[in-house]
Amino acid sequence: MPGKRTLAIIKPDAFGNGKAGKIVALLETNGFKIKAARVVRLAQPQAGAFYEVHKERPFFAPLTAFMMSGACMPLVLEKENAVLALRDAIGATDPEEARDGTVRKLYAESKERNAIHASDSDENAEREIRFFFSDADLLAAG
Ligand code: FUP
Repeated sequence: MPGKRTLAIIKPDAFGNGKAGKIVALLETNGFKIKAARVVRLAQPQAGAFYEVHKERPFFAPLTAFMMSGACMPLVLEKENAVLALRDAIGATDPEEARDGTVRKLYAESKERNAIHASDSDENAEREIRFFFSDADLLAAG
């Protein structure tokens, strides 16, 4: 059975440009409930660990540098079939390929600076939620 929660990160491009509120509003309009949220500035160990799956890719160094370049906002979001629903709401990695009305179509600057991260499986969602949030954080919103 698909899980009910997933992780999003409003990335430094969008957070730094004052788009966090608009993105949260769009996610809520899409039926997601916010279960936890923080504002963090990643350092190299965290950025590298978070994107470890991409460590052999040519874009790994610029990706981690970008994710450390300013504050970002991890969010735990709840909805039925959360992982797929959020992937649908954010759109394709490259905003030029993203469907109209998606977060990336509306707010991403480029494929590299693409406004938002979303977990790509239930297993990764749980790992990524634990990366940023404790049991106590997750209990707060019920
Ligand atoms: P997505 O799941 O849509 O975020 O995309 P990927 O997991 O394939 O990539 C993770 C992040 O790496 C993207 F959000 C942006 C960055 N990336 C690049 O900078 N260049 C690429 O060619 C592919 C991904």
